[in-house]
Amino acid sequence: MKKILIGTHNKGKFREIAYLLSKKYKKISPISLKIPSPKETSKSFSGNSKLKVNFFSKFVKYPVISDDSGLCIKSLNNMPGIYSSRLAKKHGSFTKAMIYILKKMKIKKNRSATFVCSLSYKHPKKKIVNVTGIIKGTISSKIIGKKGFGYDPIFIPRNYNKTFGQFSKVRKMKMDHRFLAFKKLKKKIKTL
Ligand code: ITT
Repeated sequence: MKKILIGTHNKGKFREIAYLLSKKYKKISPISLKIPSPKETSKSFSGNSKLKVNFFSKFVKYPVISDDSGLCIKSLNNMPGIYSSRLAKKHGSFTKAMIYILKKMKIKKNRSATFVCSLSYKHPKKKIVNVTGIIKGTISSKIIGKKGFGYDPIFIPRNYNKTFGQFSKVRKMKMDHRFLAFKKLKKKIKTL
């Protein structure tokens, strides 16, 4: 069976990318191979996404797919953005980071936000293929929903009246920023 390394230590992301990939692949996690995470030194999603796929490719001889993603809130100058994961670490949990965000949003009129996913694929000895998926929405007034992961309970996708935390896992995986990025990637790499 063909192997692919899903280069992420985030279990929520791993589940979503594994779901999107063809059944033909045996999906390998860097956790099972005891591969650490690289330092995210870039100032952009695409920079960090490429940096991750390059890093993980050094450990295996088969294709690697990596994602750098995050929540960008318009009235907070697109924060936490590339610092989405680091904000949760700084506050001790996603719940605490979401409480912090909701507090900051109390005085804001504009609640527009986007979830961004920069997805990179690397086949050994070939160049990186990088694409971006974006889903628009708004920030809810409360933390609602127990499904999904990360910031899902405060993001309401456009044209819906519930948060990603209230969507079934499968429904969310078929519409989110990662899905939209994957759709673009699949057009370029048909075997995925
Ligand atoms: P890896 O670098 O190992 O992939 P990470 O969690 O550090 O794991 P990022 O640096 O890309 O990943 O950080 C993205 C953050 O944004 C992360 O904390 C996620 O929980 C959050 N995030 C990304 N996509 C999300 C989604 O679909 N739903 C909820 N939160 C999401």
